[in-house]
Amino acid sequence: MRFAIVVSEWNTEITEALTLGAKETLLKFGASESDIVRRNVPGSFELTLGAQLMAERKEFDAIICIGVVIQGETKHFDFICDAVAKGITDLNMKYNIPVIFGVLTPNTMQQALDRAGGIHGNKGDEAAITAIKMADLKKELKP
Ligand code: DLZ
Repeated sequence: MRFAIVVSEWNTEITEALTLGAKETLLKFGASESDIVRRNVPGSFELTLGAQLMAERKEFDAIICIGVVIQGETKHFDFICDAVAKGITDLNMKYNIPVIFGVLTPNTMQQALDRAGGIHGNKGDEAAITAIKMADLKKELKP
């Protein structure tokens, strides 16, 4: 199977840890380096278009979107989270391939660290496992 990973450049300390977790999990379950294509986008808001550009290539079994949006004092958090969640949902339907929501939405940086290899594990691993499971399901149910 081939996987694309689209990574937001905001909060790179976290997004790099999540991406590493996702990549290591894909490799552990049998993907090779050449089966994984990674591209960056400036922020989580841009994950949707980044994933759409990947989907249009029609060469991936699943696309993993990685981002971290930290709650701030303004409504920016809500706008970005709503937009990316809706955007990714729509891509799943439009292209009929798994596009995985690997976006953390914590209140604090500590909560993000806890989920990027800290006490709550690495959500990048979970995103990769979800990608594999959904790509498998799609193959199994293929008409
Ligand atoms: C502008 C912005 C802010 C305030 N916070 C975040 C964040 O916590 N995480 C993230 O991934 N991106 C953030 N951005 C950038 C937006 O996602 C987007 O790149 C810009 O609004 C430009 O479209």
